[in-house]
Amino acid sequence: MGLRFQQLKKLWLLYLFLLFFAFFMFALSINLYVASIQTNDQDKVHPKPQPRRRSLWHPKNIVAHYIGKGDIFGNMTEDDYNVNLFNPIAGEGAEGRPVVVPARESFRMQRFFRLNSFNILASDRIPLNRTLKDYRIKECRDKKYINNELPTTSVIIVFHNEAWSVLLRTITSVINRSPRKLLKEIILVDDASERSYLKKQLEAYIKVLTVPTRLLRIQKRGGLVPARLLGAEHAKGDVLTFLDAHCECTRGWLEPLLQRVKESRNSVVAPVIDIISDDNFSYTKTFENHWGAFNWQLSFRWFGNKRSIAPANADPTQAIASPAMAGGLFAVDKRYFFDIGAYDKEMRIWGGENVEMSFRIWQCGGRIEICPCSHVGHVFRSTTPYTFPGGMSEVLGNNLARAAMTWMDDWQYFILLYTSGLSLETRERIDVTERLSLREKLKCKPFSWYLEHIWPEHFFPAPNRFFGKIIWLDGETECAQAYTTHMKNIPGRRLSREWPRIFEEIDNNAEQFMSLIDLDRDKCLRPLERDVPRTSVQSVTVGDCNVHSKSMDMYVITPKGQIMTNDNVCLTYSEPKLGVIQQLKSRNLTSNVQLTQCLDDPRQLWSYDMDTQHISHRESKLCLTLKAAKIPRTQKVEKIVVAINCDYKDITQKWGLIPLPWRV
Ligand SMILES: *[C@@H]1O[C@H](CO)[C@@H](O)[C@H](O)[C@H]1NC(C)=O
Ligand SMILES: *[C@@H]1O[C@H](CO)[C@@H](O)[C@H](O)[C@H]1NC(C)=O
Ligand SMILES: *[C@@H]1O[C@H](CO)[C@@H](O)[C@H](O)[C@H]1NC(C)=O
Ligand SMILES: *[C@@H]1O[C@H](CO)[C@@H](O)[C@H](O)[C@H]1NC(C)=O
Ligand SMILES: [Mn+2]
Repeated sequence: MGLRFQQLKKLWLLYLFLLFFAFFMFALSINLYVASIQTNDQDKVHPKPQPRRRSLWHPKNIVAHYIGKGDIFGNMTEDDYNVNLFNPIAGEGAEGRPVVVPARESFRMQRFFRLNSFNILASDRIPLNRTLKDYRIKECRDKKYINNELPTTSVIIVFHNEAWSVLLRTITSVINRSPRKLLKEIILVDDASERSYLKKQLEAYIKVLTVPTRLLRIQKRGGLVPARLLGAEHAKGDVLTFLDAHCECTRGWLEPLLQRVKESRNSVVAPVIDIISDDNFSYTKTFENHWGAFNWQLSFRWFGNKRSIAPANADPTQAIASPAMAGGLFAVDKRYFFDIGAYDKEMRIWGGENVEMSFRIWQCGGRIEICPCSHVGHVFRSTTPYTFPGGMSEVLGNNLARAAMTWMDDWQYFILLYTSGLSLETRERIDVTERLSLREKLKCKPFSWYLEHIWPEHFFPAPNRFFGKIIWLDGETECAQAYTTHMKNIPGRRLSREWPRIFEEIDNNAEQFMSLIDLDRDKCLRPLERDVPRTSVQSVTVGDCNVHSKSMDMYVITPKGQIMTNDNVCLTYSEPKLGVIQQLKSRNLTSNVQLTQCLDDPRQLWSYDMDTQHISHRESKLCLTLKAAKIPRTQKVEKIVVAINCDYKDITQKWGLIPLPWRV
């Protein structure tokens, strides 16, 4: 009996198992089938948009982006923000190589781009301790530092809703690539993040790190300035080293910074900031000889051209002076940081604080330098993913106005007049009394000194320069006639074609000239295309005087004869392959006048003749006029400004200089 029962039970179990197995296989196949239908459907419902590729001219800018356009990707859900999908794959991104996200993830990759304004899926595949190359030049690699004699540092990292893998890779690279002896601590300052993984999970993570790491939290969003100040107040190291939360430090990054701060206590030293792609997280070295300044709207800008004040054949490991700092990454002596006024506490969220600090450091006796031996990578983004409580342009405008009103003397009016969102009335609602008394206390130098000595190649107006519009006197408008008559009646006009003499004449009659111009009818010199990137070579034309095409229809002329505009762009003569006469005969004139980066170059020197109202290129003696010509970039024929043989009878060669106010 017992035996038969046992056998029956076995059979029964076998039967059950088979039944279950069959069902399981069936379910699985159904599941797969449904899944395949769903992916197909998804492809139909959400046709994969072509990645919008921005092509920029400048090799130093970041090139490619996937920008999810609005609703194609649907709205982000709470889970999207809070999920942490860090899932490293050994060797991914090693040696700074780019990450290729598998095609099946392409939709999610584009959808999640806007969460951080970088490709989080690429970052989530890279281990926290990925290897990077040694990006230093040989002279730097050979340099020896005695760690026992260097000051210690606190590394301060402020973050707001930073992605887990990006933040932790920053921290890991600091720990793995800094001599333990020099790294006193890491201070993380959380500026009111909302992401759930930045709460308990982060606290647990930092407890086990081999370097003391503290996490300070700000409850209400304050921005970079209050967060960094909080970190600085808690720091125990001799030197404060500020980093953004999306960086990777490379081998030997720290020692040269600390060495320089030790040598020169008043130097605020930044590393060379290399580029981590926001698209595929590849690491690209930038040039060592970069320096920073800002444009007419006080936006920070990198420049790569050789500086006249930099000594030739200098030691390539030596720190280079820079008129301004990018602001994200730098080392500063802790006591000096507070002595010199730390930060302007009234600055909100982000922006402008780097410009304020740049003016303050230089004008009050310090230096801003870039150390060519220290390389740190930074994820450059094309848009900010952060919210700006109070409105981005209001916040930024307020911060910039504070910097200008505190440090720029007469030049503050230029900023207020020509930055959108600001005006002279802005002065009435902003109080910088406290910062002005700091300036007094520290006995700081005037802004004119800064321009003259720290940034002599600047493109701002100055008392010995012309600032205004260049109009085309085609002989028909009232302005053209009045201008010509005025110039003809200047005594001794034939005697001098020197710019200072011309500036004086214009300055003396500024009001009269300004009243002549009819902005709606006259034609002003301006770039041919409105939205070409600032760093590209642009053809020039004449057009509507009212349209400020990124301010590039206003010009500064220097006593040497450079015709400059915003963003370090200059009117440049480039010799065509064929002579102008030959070109005219064959009727194939090509553009030979462009707007390009200002350099110390005779191709950018021009003269003005008050008698004929000609603007001529000094070396070739050719005069500016307007002609149909072929544009090199597009190979199209359009009416543009070219330089041809001067002819005083040709009324298309006449130009007028109309000053604009920039001081009050
Ligand atoms: C996304 O959110 C906006 C407002 O926040 C709403 O108007 C829109 O309908 C939402 N779109 C989808 C697809 O849910
Ligand atoms: C990175 O860390 C992992 C463990 O987390 C380790 O196995 C690996 O060897 C490390 N890689 C490098 C290059 O140090
Ligand atoms: C990665 O990005 C960089 C810069 O954005 C680009 O130059 C490079 O071609 C990209 N690499 C790949 C494999 O997509
Ligand atoms: C000028 O253009 C014409 C046609 O557009 C062409 O045939 C000729 O070769 C060109 N001449 C020169 C000198 O480039
Ligand atoms: Mn940054």
